[in-house]
Amino acid sequence: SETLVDTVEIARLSTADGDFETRLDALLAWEGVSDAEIQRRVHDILAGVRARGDSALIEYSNRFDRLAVSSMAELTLGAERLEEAFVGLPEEQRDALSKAAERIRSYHDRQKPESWAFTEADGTVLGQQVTALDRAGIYVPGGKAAYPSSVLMNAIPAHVAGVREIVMVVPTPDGVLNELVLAAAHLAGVNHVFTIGGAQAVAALAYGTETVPRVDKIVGPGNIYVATAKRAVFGQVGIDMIAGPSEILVVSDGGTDPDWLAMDLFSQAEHDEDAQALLVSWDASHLNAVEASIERLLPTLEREQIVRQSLSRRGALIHCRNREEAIRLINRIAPEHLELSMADPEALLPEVRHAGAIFMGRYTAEALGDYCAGPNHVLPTSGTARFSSPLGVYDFQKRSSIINCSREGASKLGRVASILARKR
Ligand code: HSO
Ligand code: ZN
Repeated sequence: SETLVDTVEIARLSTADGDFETRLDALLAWEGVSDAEIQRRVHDILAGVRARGDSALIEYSNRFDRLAVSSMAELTLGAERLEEAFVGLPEEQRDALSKAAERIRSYHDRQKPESWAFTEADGTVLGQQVTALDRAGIYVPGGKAAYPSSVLMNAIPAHVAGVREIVMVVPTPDGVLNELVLAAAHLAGVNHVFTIGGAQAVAALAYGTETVPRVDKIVGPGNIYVATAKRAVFGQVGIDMIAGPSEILVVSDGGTDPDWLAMDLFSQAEHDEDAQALLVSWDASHLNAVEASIERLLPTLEREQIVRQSLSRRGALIHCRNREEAIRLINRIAPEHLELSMADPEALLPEVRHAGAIFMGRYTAEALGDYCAGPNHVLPTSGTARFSSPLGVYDFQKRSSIINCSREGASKLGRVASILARKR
């Protein structure tokens, strides 16, 4: 339906321009809210699943995913089916997926927070006990947005955290199953999979049905219906975040091959038309060189159309005066992905206060982190790195505070408490 474009109008901005701030604001603006009509439809679906359970799930799945099932058994995959998918993969894919899973697991193993306690002079013990959620629900988008790596990134931290039961939902539009997604679920320790999606899947996880167990937290990305449903059930269950389109901010000192930078911008732009790819440099001729690389390499891309549209809509090459200005821009934008493509990224690192993931130096392409480096690729988008962090083990755990008073401690604290209780 979209008309094909063979141009790219990537914006050029300079911090020296009088209208720089206004243009930057416009570039970064992103409204993730859904309209009243979508909200109404989502609420109907949530109410339907809440009232009618499995039968509503079957009905919605048939309607929205064009299926013809009559029982939940047809929408359920057990652990054996997941293992079968893994074993059935070509060796090369099986090895790559295993390698990625191993690296992601070992990174997240180090993230495990410890319970702690300390003893006061009178023998009173105070502490904090860390426990995992009983059940986590992982939403995996279907169709073209199905990323096996996202299954690993969402499920492995839950598994490492000690979650007892990991339930995954993934829609199968027209009945199409993605074997790599199932294989990833096997590697990541998912216990069962339901082939349902959309707001109905979120409802099933939040309220539970005869077949789908109710979970304590729902994580994972989805379309506008899924995001709207997650927002609506929040409170009843925990959720991870409402993610906006993926973004990258590359800061270059001018010494990196312009073709590499063009490719790194493409790697984010190719996600979808609303994705954002920004390049900042204090070297103006370098920005020109990257622009030329972009023009030259674009026709070689498989997802050329999406990249052209994303770069034209939301991309920019930004010239700044010096490193200090670049740092100010980084912290102002609070990017999901930040590449410090320069000789001495360590010098800049301590100045970076807001970024989801930081890719250091000329060789650390974001794509390596997206698939297999180890850290999580579920990151805060749209400037929310100001107040939030990558998905991690801590998102599947909670803390209980522990107070254990000694006889002496209780009488001392009792005096303090009684004064506070009476004096209002
Ligand atoms: N860049 C995406 C993750 C991803 N890319 C998965 C490819 N596959 C959000 O961080
Ligand atoms: Zn990516």
